[in-house]
Amino acid sequence: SKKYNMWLQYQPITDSKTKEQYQHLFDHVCVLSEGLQVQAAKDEVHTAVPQMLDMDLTITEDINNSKIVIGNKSDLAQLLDDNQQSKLADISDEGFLIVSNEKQLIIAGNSDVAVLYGVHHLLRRMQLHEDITRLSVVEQPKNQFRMLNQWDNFDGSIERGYSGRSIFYQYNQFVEDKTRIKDYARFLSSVGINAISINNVNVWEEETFFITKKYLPEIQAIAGIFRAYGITLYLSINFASPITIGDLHTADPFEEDVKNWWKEKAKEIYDYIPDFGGFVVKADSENRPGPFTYDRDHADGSNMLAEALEPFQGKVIWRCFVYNHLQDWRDRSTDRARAAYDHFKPLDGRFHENVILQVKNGPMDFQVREPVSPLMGAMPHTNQMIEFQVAQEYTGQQIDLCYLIPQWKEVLAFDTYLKGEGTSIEEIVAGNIHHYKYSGIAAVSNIGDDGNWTGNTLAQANLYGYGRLIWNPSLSSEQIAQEWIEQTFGMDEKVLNTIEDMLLNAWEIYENYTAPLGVGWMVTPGVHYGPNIDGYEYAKWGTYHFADRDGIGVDRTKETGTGYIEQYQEPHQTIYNDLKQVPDELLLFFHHVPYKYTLKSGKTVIQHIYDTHFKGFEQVEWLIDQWNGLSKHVDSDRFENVKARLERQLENAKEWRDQINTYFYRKSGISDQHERTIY
Ligand code: BDP
Repeated sequence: SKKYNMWLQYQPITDSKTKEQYQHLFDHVCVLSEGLQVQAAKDEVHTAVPQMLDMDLTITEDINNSKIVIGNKSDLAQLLDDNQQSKLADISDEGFLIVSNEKQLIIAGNSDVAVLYGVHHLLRRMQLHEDITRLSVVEQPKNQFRMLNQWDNFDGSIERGYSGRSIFYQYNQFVEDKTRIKDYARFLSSVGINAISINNVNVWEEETFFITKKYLPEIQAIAGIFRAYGITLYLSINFASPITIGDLHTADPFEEDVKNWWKEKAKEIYDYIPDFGGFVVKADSENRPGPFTYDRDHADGSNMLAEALEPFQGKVIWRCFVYNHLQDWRDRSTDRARAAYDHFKPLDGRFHENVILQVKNGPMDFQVREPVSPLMGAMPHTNQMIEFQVAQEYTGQQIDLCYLIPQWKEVLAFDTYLKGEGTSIEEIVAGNIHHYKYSGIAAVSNIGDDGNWTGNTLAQANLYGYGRLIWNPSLSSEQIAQEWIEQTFGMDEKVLNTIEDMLLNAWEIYENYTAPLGVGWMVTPGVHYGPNIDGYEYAKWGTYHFADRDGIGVDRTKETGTGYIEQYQEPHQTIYNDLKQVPDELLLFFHHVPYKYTLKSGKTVIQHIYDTHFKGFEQVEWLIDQWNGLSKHVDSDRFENVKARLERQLENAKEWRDQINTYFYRKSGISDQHERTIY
């Protein structure tokens, strides 16, 4: 169905000129090469082309009589001239070339999976009704690791999942029918994802046994499905496994028994899955075990696992989401924002070559607005990758609309100045600044077994956009939105313009009615949806907004605050430290100010809070109006899905508006200049 097929709709092409052009080319198609992913490419052509062009398709190996030739470059050598050969030689294994000469259109990949990427590139252009007769495309991904993390639990639930249950597990069993896993792999490969971890970073009881004979045959089968689409499988592991699974009394990384246990374990896993990616590890974080128990640090812990995986080229993806979640709100000397940098920066240079540190994009936890993590790029001798969250945990839980590509683009564009001007996050994660052996981007997935995969159909745009953006970070948010809309909903211009407008404004709208000016965390504890201004404020998890009768915000300055600002390079230290220079949208992340403090926008903080909250609610009404205008342009299934969610979003925005405005009105005693009703 339409909702299920996400952006791979392959709708019949109705425009006759375009259709004729494509039909002419697809009259004779030749696919050379037998590789696994070339097979997947061939299957995709078989699925897509007959649907789009309303024709039977024959794929042969007859190069000479085919108008389209597809294959691994090793099999296409005689078709490519020197110039084309050298273009391919200049790009990575995952790169491909699409060229047209008078006779043929050629898709040549540097590897089997590159062929698959090339085919998806062509199919995308066809879904966008582009002219494909004179193509000259050279493409390679900018990032080496393009990963998704599933937070799926074995019982079938998904941590921070907003789209139904797991497509991998049900009631502590692997799903029997693996169709959805295969389709998921297809979707992911169509946007270039090349790695996946399939279980929650919080590895509880039974999941610990995934790396044992009990479950490895099942994992092996899933790895096989992903392999066919060029996606390497990883598992999250429990650092205490030697105790839980083995019969050791310790998981101390310095104990010979423990080291040997992991070495044996690695061998066993690779017997089943020779191209197993490696481990994702959440250690010493939110009650998960780790090296701290044994007075070892995170280099000690990860290196021990790295040594076990080294003989098999396996990697350890070690998460830096490490902070003390048992703080006392009266103790202002600890600052959660500082934690990742304080823990990891001193360890630079001590990690094995096959360890990659995974750093969340901000110093806290995927809030609607955070500064960029100062840890990212700050360890020149340690592989790093950045972590985004496609799942909308703190950004509306796929009920509220929040198109996240603009947020990620801001993060990637951030110039860290770590090696002077021009040291952007984009170049750091691409491995161009510190010459990491491994680097890239990972993100928490947003899918489940809902019919449309993502709960809110429009949240498909975040999954699509994530893949496209990390393949090519120079794509604009607009371009990604347009591509996604046209492939998903067809070429109707009204649909295009309306949804594009909705998506591009969605992040700002969500920010407007939720926590203001970068302060974050005014969500319902645990659930993380809906307002609860003091919900976390006096809890053990940290202190976040420090609102009192006089003002609000967290002082992270050098002189009077937590000193977090010192984790940045200049000029950021000066900019963030200086009230006159700090950007408005991050003011309360860095400073505690009086309610009547005047922003660069000319408004006071309190008036800004009132105005944005009234506005945010009205903007959701606008979203609803926009969407309603499409009732005759979008199939009713998808139309109703989004409509229902927008209505819930309006309720949510109202709650946020009323609670935030009321709270700050009562705290400050300052009235709204426009005398609107504040409850
Ligand atoms: C937080 C989530 C929590 C995750 C944690 C993590 O609330 O469920 O386990 O991040 O990233 O955002 O480990």
